[in-house]
Amino acid sequence: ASMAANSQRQYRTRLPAAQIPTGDISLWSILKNAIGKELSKITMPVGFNEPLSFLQRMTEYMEYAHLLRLASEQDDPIARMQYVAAFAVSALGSNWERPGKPFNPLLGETFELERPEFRIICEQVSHHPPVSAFHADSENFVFHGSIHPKLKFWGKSVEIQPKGTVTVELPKWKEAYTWNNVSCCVHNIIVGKLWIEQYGTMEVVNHSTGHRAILEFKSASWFSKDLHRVEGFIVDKDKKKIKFMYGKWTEIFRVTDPQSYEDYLKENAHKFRSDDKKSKSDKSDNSPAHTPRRVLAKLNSLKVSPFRASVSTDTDDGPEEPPEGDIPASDSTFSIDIPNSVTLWEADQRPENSTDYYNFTRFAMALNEMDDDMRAKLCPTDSRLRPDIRKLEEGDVDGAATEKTRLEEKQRGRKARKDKSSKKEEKWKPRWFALGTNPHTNQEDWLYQGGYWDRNFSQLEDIF
Ligand code: CLR
Repeated sequence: ASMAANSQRQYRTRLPAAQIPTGDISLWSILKNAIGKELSKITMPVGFNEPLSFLQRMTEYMEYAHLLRLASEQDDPIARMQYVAAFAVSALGSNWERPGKPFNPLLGETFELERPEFRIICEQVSHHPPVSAFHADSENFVFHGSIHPKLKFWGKSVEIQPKGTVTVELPKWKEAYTWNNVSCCVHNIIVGKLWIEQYGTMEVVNHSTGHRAILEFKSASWFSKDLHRVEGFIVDKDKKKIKFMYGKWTEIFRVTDPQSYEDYLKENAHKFRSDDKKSKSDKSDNSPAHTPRRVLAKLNSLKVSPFRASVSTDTDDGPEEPPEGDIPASDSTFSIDIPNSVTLWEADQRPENSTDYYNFTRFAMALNEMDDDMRAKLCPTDSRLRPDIRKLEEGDVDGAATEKTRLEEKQRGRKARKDKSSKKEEKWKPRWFALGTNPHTNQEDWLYQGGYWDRNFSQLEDIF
């Protein structure tokens, strides 16, 4: 019944108050004291925050959940992979122009969201290091995982490596897909306009058939037409290329066959030659299909058994800084239209006035929305009940700062009491998740223990 009600609902498309500019406090004056710290140990003036908890921000993964339903509706495993890969890319779309820092979740904080296509429950399962776990389900799929964002400072930028694997299960096909997150980089933390880049190789693995989608998120430092560019192949268990996928994580994701891609490259060879001149790091790459080198390397390093969990082959060079420190301009038409392509995903247009509201997407605008019906049934640890976030969204920056300090002190008090207590049963443990082994990757993972949607919320701690 609640699902039907949901589908007719209109959600808000703006926040109660516009964002208040941070004035001239420099981000660097705060971050220089944060070098080497965990994300959860960094407290910034609320002005640098966006009025969402990291649990809510993580839920933005679900914005295009219909792609997982579409995946489950396909009879062909390659078509299913296309949609799962499109979902993995779409999940990053909302990070475009969003350099605001979400609030650190309190230990035991939860966030739930019910929408026609899915429902999700998130919990902050560890504070130091910060780990957030989530579990989403629907008739067609299960999607779960945990994220531990690790920070690295690289002079003018901060790199965030979201450690952790995510898993999609399609029960109808008895299939599980897993992938890793790519890195995210916030540029210009000392001077200039902040901007966000995502780069690295994402490998989506179908553990039942051995199909993989190996996608390269390119760094803008290669050359500016690569800004936001994502491309790669779906390969089968014998590494045969079956599909070419490409687009921009900010806008669009498409698929075509490898032959159309090769033909396109041949016909446009003149374009690539002139671009190669401009490129500093890709000069020698006129390999047959202009395949990104890191994708080629990945293909070559693939073990024959496709069933093993992927091991990260990260080199630790840090992000390459684009030449002028400015946001590189993007050539938005560059090879976005390869013949015989099908569009799998297009980003929803941001609502009008989004720039006044932390550049939120339509989906993000509604995450902290709470009406009376909801208030009545909500779990007492839900992010929507955090007074500091609520105050910031109402434009009360000072009130938000006061509340944030109060909540953090309350949390420290709770922790001190627990640490003193010798009784085992008084030690804190997550309510909805437990540490276990992900059966598909054999790696440690936080697994949902069930029960949240029964809405028995007795015996929860008062964390706000
Ligand atoms: C990116 C997509 C990943 C999950 C993920 C983890 C950490 C998030 C990151 C995403 C987006 C950027 C992020 C980051 C934590 C802090 C950072 C929200 C969603 C913001 C921009 C704040 C940076 C503040 C520094 C300058 C200290 O799959």
